[in-house]
Amino acid sequence: MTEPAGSRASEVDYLIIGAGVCGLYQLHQLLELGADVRVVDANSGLGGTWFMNRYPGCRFDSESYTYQYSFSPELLQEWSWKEKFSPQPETLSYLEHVAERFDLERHITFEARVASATWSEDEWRWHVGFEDGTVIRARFVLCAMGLLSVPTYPRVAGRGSFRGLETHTFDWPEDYDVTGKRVAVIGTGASGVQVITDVADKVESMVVLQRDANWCSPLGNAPISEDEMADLRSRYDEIFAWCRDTPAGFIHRPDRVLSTDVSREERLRHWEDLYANGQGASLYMGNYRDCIMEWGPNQELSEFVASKIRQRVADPEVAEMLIPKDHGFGTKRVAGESGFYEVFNQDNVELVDLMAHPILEITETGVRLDAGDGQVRDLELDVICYATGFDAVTGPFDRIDVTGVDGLKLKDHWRDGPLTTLGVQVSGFPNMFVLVGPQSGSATANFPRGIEDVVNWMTQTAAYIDEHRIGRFEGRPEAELQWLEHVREVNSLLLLSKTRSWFNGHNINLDRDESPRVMVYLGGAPRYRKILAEEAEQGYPSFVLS
Ligand code: N01
Repeated sequence: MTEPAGSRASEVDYLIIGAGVCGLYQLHQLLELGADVRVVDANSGLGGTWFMNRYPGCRFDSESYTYQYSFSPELLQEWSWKEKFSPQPETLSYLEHVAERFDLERHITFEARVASATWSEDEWRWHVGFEDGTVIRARFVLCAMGLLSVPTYPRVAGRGSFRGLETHTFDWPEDYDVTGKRVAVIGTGASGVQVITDVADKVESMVVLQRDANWCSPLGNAPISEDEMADLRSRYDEIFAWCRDTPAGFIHRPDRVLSTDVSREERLRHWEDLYANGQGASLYMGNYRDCIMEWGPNQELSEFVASKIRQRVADPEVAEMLIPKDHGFGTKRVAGESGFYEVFNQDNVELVDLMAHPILEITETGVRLDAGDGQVRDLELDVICYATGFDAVTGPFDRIDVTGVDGLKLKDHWRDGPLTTLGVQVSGFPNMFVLVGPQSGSATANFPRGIEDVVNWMTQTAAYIDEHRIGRFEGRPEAELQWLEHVREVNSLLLLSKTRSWFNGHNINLDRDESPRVMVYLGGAPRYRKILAEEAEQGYPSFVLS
């Protein structure tokens, strides 16, 4: 390999991989510390998820004013959100504004895809290799590659042979106009729900190809007026303090009251109120606590939401297809929707059950389905959109050939599932910190809130490294096993840990029988923050420092 040219300096103390929400904030914080730091990103611009996902309808389903950085009062005062749930272009503009305001971009190298990272025990340096053959030597590597940055596709014959637009939601071409097109969307997770709703009345026809149905709740989006924005600005301290206290870093907090503490009439009245008043997210994040912990209360809530789907979808058969049968409401990530169910009342939209009519192959002109009784059905299309999700959490790590101490490969270390020290490091891989990755509290929180906790800890740790002249920082193997045990234990309290979703590693290869993995930490942001703080206060007992 050759030494890099231009802005890609060959030596750096801190190399951050990823210029998304997390990488940008980490860059800012390390610069404030006076550290020698560089960010590399495979994309041609900053923003990570918000740079890549440009499919129609893409937007937050966290309230905009909670999905932003809280570190700068000036930044908070000068930015105006236009909608309660901001669309992708506005979010990307916000991140670009942050980068410009804090002069971050000159520390970022774009179009630099990391191919390998190899630890040198002699030098106590990482040799980070790029696809173009260049290498950067770094004392510390900080991984901020995102949780959902490696798209997955169905394993189906003929994929790639379609002559029209064949795209994943993740890399939907921004300027593609779907007006008057014949479209098929595969998948009805959060991305599918957004794209389906957005394009339904523009396209000539749309076939939604659904494997399992997914629960949705009303998003309650609305414009934010100047007056409302002024009010929000005056309350940011209160808003962020509230978010800090909630398990997932949202403004929604699980009720201390159990559903069984109140009468059925009261429960239903409460749910009706949440459903009708744009408080959909509160149905799963701010509801009676037992609804996400016990199947009985969860079933009653699921029946309530199912009744809403039946009211909104005209054809009872279609309504039944849209009601999940394999999991209860809120036991997988719930999608926020704005008119999703009404789409299926349109004449130009058809819902196909892939369990009954599997895809046989992708053809040059569309999708060939099993029509039953030995028959096939050919869908003639202009667009095939895979809304089929991601090789979540560990996928971005698997794409890099990571070699640690004594030639240990990260892939091998994680063969039976990820192992981490407190979700921030991996034993055998010194000086590599995981800011966004498996078993980290950042993975399941309102993202900016979650990553702030980890980045703040990392920045404090970098100051400690500097002050104590630490050259080598490595998680202890026994701490890794203890962390796994702890994560398993706290996760087991929530029904979220018992369903087949990316939270539990089930979409890794899109195999339906993939065994579950401990991918995320469900112990809540306040607890995770406290664990990290105690670790630092006690001089990092879970790590070996040299
Ligand atoms: O992906 P998913 P997503 N054949 O994995 C189906 C975040 N997000 O991109 O349920 C046919 O949830 C699969 O079916 P099944 C958010 O964290 C945030 O929608 O496995 N179908 C499912 O319907 C979210 O959780 C926002 O049976 C196949 C769908 O594809 C995460 O991204 C917006 C299939 C995949 O759903 C991922 O959401 C959007 C196959 N082989 C997304 N394989 C915000 O608002 C999979 N499917 C911030």
